[in-house]
Amino acid sequence: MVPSRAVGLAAVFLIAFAGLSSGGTSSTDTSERAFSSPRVMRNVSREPRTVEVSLVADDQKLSLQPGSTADVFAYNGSVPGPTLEVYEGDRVTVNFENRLPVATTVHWHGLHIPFDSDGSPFHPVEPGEKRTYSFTLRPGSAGTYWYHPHPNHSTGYQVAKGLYGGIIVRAPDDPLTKRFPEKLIILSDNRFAADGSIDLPDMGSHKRHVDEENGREGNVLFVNGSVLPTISIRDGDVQRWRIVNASASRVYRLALGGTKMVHVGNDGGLFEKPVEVSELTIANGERIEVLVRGTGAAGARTTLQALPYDRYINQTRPKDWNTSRDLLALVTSSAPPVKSPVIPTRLRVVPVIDTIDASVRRVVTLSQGLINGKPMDMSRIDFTANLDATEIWEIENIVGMDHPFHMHGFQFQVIDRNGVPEPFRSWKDMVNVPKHQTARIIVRFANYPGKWMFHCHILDHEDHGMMGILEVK
Ligand SMILES: [Cu+2]
Repeated sequence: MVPSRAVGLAAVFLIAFAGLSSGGTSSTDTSERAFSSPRVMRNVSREPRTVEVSLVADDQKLSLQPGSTADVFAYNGSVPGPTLEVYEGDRVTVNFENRLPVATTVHWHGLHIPFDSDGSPFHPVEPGEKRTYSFTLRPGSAGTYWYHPHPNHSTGYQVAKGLYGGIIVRAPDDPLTKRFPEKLIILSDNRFAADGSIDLPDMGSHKRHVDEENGREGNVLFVNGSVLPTISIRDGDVQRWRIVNASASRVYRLALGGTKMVHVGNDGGLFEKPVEVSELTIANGERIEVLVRGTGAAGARTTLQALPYDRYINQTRPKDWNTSRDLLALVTSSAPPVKSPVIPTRLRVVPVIDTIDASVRRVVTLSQGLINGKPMDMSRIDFTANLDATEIWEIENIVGMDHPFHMHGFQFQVIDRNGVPEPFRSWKDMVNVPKHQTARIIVRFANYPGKWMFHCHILDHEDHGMMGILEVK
């Protein structure tokens, strides 16, 4: 993450949103496509605090990009899949059916839930089979998450084919609800052949080798499945954007035309206090929440861009890596201005995991394709931890490209990155470890025994064994 500069809220108001109409305009102007959110999964339960939904993975022909159709995999017929929206305390049942020609799973990325509902490679769902995922969202778990397949060795393929969707867990006492209209923004990328099909190069080809080394990237960037959609905002209004990076390997260094944003949350939900930022880096698998204010006359336009970010190893760095890419346009509507809502100075309490409680320290060494020198083996337990133990993991990246590290089942806190203490506390299930750097995290293995994966979230790396197994018992 790019270090953020914390400032007082007064300064946020003076500085943060001053320039949407002046500094942040973009010359990019393609045919206007209105932003739309993915559908929400329909709750068929009539019981209070209970959510029951159905989710079907199927192969379909869909138009992912204008002018062509492709053979895709889709959840409930759409890419991205429908959003699971729930509240803390809800008991959730997902009735999943696999109508794909291949085995799959549904992994609820970031959720602190029982092992047998984690959707890891331990619980494949074969073609034609059904599986019920059941879990209860614990208090304090409100945040933005996502779901995707996690079958052994073919997660990258299935996500590239279209399987990913968002999850929003809400808190009944969320300090931002109602006054700050929300947008769920799922970022993804894909690559297409000349005939419009999804470009998945053959095994053994040079292109495939580059994908396996770099992590497959696409040249078409999507926001909720659309290319460069437009979000409309009233002058003065402040929107809450929940941003998910569902790309297989692309890291987005986000900037809003030079305009400040207010960073309010990470993977596992809100911070204690808002933080003003001018840019934010979101690695694949990560989520962020930001507040964005509309200012300026009707039609004032700014662009959310992905600025260049060099996560690559020299040999396979793409030629165009140093180019900024437009993601979405924010346009001031012609509706009358509104009085801006006050951003709370306190968002919630994020409990401290104290380092003096740590009973075990481990080193996790990331090299190209390996963790601690080994490829993953489903029959090997790499680490065994006691239920309820607090542990510090030092994750060191000894090679010349970034590896975003993900731990299943448990939210952790970052202690420091390359020796620099994390400026504020947040819940995370991902930490990007840049080339030749080290991050330390602290985690408590509470509530759920089981065999939990930890891995690089570059899906090609994960599929080729850059994964380990932690048994909590
Ligand atoms: Cu990696």
